[in-house]
Amino acid sequence: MSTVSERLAALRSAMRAAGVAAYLIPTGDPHSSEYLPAHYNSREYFSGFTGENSTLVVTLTKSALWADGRFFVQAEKQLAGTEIELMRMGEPGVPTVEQYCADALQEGEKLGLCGLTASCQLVRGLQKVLDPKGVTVCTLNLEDELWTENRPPLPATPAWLLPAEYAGATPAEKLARLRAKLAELGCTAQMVGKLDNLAWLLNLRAMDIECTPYAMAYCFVTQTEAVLFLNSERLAPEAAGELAACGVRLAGYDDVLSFIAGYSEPQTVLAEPASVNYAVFSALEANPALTVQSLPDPLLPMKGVKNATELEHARECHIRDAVAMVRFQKELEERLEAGETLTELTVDEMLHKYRSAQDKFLVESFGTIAAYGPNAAMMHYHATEADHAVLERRGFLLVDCGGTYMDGTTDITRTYPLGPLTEEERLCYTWTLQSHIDIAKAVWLDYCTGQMLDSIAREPLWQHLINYRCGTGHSVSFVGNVHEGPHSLNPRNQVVFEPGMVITDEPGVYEGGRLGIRIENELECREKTVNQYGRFLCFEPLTWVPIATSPIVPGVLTRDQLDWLNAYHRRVFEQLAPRLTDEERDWLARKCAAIGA
Ligand SMILES: [Mn+2]
Repeated sequence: MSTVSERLAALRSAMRAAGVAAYLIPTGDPHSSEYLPAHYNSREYFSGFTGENSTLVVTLTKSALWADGRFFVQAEKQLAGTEIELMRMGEPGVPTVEQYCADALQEGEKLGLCGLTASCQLVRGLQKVLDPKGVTVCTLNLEDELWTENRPPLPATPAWLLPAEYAGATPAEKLARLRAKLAELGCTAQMVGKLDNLAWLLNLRAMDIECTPYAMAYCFVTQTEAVLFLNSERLAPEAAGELAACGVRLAGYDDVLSFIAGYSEPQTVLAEPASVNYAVFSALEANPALTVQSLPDPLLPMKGVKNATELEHARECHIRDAVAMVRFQKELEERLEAGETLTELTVDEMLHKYRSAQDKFLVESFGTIAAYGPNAAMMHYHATEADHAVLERRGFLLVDCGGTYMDGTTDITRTYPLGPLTEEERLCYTWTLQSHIDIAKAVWLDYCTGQMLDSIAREPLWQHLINYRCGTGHSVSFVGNVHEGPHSLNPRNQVVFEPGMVITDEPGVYEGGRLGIRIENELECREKTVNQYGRFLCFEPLTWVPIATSPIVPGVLTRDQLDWLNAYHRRVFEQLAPRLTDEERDWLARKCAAIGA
């Protein structure tokens, strides 16, 4: 196995040979996926950083990696001992990727990148800063040239269609909705770049990305047909037949660029620069028959509001997932009580045992985060064989996990007390719970955006001059990726909340080297009432799993917060009890016991 410094040295000699002074490696596949097929983890290969949402820039003399707030601690650890400078995104004085490239490059020099794994938006952002300096962006593919050692192959898992009884609509119905929307937007066609949007449109599923049930594919939709670029041997004949009946024609995945180049019918094509890769976007623009409209993908908001069938399935799916969570917690407590040595890795094994035993289970919805003590300060920590903690009978264990089933996708975090807690742990837990409850019980008029609602969640922590460097919550796909848009709870989101949207509620406290606390439920947005003041909306939990009450500091929760918590636990018990054994039910009753002030 080569080292990071050997890989960077090889990259620099290839850069010299290609005549580029800098090379940029985004976290990217050809579809702007958040989690990548392992084949595309080239940023990880060249940097050693295994986190998400990051960019590596290598010049002939230096290199830098941008990490977001969730990954500062992890990136510090993983970059230690390499030449790569850590850029903490969003911190004062830290340059953006664009600024850094502009500063590092001189007039007449070139920046190289791969046109398939960079989105059009990323390249445009670079060009905006580099063009005035006389620096050009050129497409190369040094990743493919240099990363041959132990590289995972291109994914090609079996592709299948999610039945309409789960999805709530057929591909034909969804195509009709999309075509009507395109007409409204003045377009006659769309190039669909993102896998989750495409999966929703055609009910297409596969397992090309770990924990993400999608197929690597593009789709070109016109008013009369849809061309699905997917290696067709992956698709079962019945699924191919069903798609053909919906007017979907198959073409090879690798034929997308030649198809665009040879297309002769005039079309006004919607393409989203953020999710269509630079190579495909440039091919669309280069074809004189096509007029490209850079617009947000209309599929995202359609997919973000769940239909009644999806919601009904999601509610049931969350109850089965909760049964698995309860069985896990009971076993965890019993084994610790018996004096067994358990590690963060045992937690993952136990969860998998109980989740995979549930009806309709497909796969974990992401790699389980089981983080003991200070490890939990790293928001997306993953224990490994080489590096993990043994659970002690004190402090907190944070567990963030979820499953994808035929009838839904779940995402839940609980912070379990394993024994005596410090005063700081108890207070931070209590304030986090207040934040969690305040957003869960919020009631608002239907003009509120994700940004406005986000402040409601942060207020209890802000009171103590504490904040979390991430959003409060994200949307979750139906039988799909665990993080989706367009709405989210964060300080920037401008999407207005509406009934049918699903969102996570996951505030937390993260103190580097000391502790990490997070409490997460999924919520669905519902209409509460319409009266003379307008339409009021609220949330209703989808997740029904007990929240530990023993760490709560007395006298801190308000009456409303206590009422919410006690009512939540009553509902948890009512819904789970019929699915549990007598012994499990007694255990759950203790966990769901009402607490006083
Ligand atoms: Mn989450």
